[in-house]
Amino acid sequence: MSNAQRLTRSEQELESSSFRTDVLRGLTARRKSLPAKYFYDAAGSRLFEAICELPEYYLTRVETALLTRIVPEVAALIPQGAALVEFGSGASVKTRLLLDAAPQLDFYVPIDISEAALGDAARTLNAAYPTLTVLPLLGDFTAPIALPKPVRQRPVVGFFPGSTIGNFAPAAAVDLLRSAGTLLGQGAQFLVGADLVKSPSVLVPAYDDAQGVTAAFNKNLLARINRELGAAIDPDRFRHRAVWNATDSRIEMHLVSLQDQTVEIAGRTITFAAGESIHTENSYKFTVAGFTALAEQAGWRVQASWTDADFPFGVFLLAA
Ligand code: AVJ
Repeated sequence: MSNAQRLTRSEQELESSSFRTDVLRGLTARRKSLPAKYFYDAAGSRLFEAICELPEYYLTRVETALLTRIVPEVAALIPQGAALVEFGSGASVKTRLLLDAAPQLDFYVPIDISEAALGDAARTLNAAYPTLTVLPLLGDFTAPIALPKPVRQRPVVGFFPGSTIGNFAPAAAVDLLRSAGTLLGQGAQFLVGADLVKSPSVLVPAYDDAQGVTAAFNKNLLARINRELGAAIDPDRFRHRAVWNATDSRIEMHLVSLQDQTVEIAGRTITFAAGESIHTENSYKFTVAGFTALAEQAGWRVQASWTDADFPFGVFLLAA
């Protein structure tokens, strides 16, 4: 990734030490949990791309179909010479729908924590869109970051697809939408995809697929702890669990210990009782009214919104 903004050495050290700190904090709490953002190392980002192809994981297909239908309308609302800034860009697949429909975009700033995913995407897009300037930003979009200089004078459109906003509890989602507004700047627009509430008979299999790809994605967190913190956790001693929590309107993913066991992580001994779980992810599901209220609490107004009727999913164009 030659032209990407890189983390400095000390930022990298800070990042790996915060992984250790977050893992130890999460696993020594009374109710064990791990932050979902740590799913996305190189292996996890690849597993997530495989999840997007699963028959049960409707989100990617439905949002892609919806975006395909609406991009002409969205493009008509994007000013000349604008910069597109994507939060958690991954392989930048949906981005291409926007780039194709809105050739008036001069800049694309993908933000992602996976260096491999970001580098691949930047190379692919540079080759496919010769007049577009791609300025990748390696980092955590939940941490304070700044836009690259060349785009600061441009009209800015944020792009946050995939219902990644659903990984944040309501108060954190409001904080994130507000800090995204600060990053994007005065007069920005923000295109956000949010998965909507639907039957648990559709939701649960989407997070617990027959082929076990989501289970592998979840267990990769344990493998990552082994790789990066020199631990020796046996992922086979845990099982993947996905459950619909109707009270909080969210899918939860857990790793459930199959037996009493102890593991050593970074010099600490962590004990698990049989049946005890590590809560690894929340995926909130919204209503149009609920998402609108979150956006408004964060200082945005809904300029336009579109939904898919069969597998309810919403795309919201927010304006400052
Ligand atoms: C990328 C956060 C939107 O919550 O649906 C997929 C991640 N987790 N399968 C989601 C995920 C399990 C995904 N997001």
